[in-house]
Amino acid sequence: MRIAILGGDGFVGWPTCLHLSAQGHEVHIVDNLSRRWIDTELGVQSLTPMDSIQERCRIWKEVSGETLHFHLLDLAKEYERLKGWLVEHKPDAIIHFAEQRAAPYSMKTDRHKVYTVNNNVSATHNLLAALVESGIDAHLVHLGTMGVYGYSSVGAPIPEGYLDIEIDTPNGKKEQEILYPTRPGSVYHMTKSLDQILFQFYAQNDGLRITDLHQGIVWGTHTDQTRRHEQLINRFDYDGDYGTVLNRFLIQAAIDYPLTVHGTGGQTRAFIHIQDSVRCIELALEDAPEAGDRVKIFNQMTETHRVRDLAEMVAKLAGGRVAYLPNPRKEAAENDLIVKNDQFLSLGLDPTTLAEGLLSEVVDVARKYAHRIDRSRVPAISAWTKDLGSRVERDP
Ligand code: NAD
Ligand code: USQ
Repeated sequence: MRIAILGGDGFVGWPTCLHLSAQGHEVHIVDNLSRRWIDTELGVQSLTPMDSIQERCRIWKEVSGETLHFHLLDLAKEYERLKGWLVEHKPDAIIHFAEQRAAPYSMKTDRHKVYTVNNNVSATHNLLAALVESGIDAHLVHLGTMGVYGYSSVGAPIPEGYLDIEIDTPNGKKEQEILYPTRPGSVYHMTKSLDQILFQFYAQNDGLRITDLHQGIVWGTHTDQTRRHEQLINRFDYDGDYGTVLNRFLIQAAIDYPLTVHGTGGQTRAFIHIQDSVRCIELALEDAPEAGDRVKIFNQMTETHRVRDLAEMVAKLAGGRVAYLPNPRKEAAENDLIVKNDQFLSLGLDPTTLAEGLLSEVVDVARKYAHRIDRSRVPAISAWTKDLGSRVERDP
């Protein structure tokens, strides 16, 4: 297949490009490199030394013999170029990673809120409108998030996207299928909820073929393909805005920094290893919906964990102490989470769970590049409300 990977220079996008290229697909990376600019804005860098995207593509050619095509394009701001690009390249499938994906970044200031909404909603809507206008029948696979469901503790497993409800009508009770009600916990998660409505509309109105992957928190760094050459290494975010919880705990343990648990650490979240994330995208590509189908929604996660349990586990494995800090976020202090992921299991996903080996691998990577870590960038100081901001501890 000819596959366009939008946001292919990012943390999940890059290993996906390598994985699909290794399988013989023709891969086109479309990215505006905004994530690299945001590193500059924040004064942080990936734990791992990342080469330019052009250099990464050159190394991949040397290692595998396969070509990765790179196109510098802003999905949100360059609608006409995007449409022209689709007409010229006619992809069979499009994988859409190209959004601002950090919840803390999206809550930093009003400017960051506005940027996140404009960037994410415009990127998705531009893509949908351009697909309809150009008549290109590509299967669109979007990376959504588990966070659209919210983390209310009703005790029932979260279904894969849809909920069957019974409503009272003048003619008695009627069954109806609805999108699971969204309850986003940040401006970023809110944009993913808005994306869902855009997808529903364009699937129903124009017959676009869309799969939305509601992904949990991705952890780990290497995949089979990124291990093949030092310069193919994946990015690894550890800072307070972009670093995600388990990867942060692993690097914190590696540099003897107290593990930064927010509040009581009673938040339960869904997780998936980067290798499984890439594999799920491959499985979703092979299971495309037909025109006229509803949006296919998968829960892309393999296990759930409570934040404090993860911290205790990492501290035991790699050493270190756990610090319980004031929570800069507005979120439930404690929640349960049960998630259905039957669809990926039935398609053949063999989940990678939190094996000690894989956890240690990340700690080893962190120790190797520890000299690149700026300890002052570890605290998460982006607060959800002005109130919470005054209580955030900058250095545990
Ligand atoms: P990332 O920030 O590392 O990568 C996103 C890429 O998209 C970057 O290379 C960025 O430059 C590009 N991009 C952003 N806006 C763009 C635009 N307007 N035009 C062109 N390119 C643009 O993020 P990631 O961690 O790789 O996540 C990829 C996707 O998966 C995101 O949509 C995210 O919401 C979703 N997701 C990520 C995780 C996770 O834990 N990392 C979990 C669940 C879902
Ligand atoms: N947390 C800590 N300590 C930290 C960092 C985070 O206790 O140092 C807590 C947070 O308060 C939160 C939980 O850990 O309760 C998860 O935080 P996170 O930053 O790991 O994850 P989140 O903000 O939800 O965002 C990440 C990705 C996002 C993706 C989402 C999947 O950045 O792109 O959509 O995970 S999910 O959480 O399933 O919605």
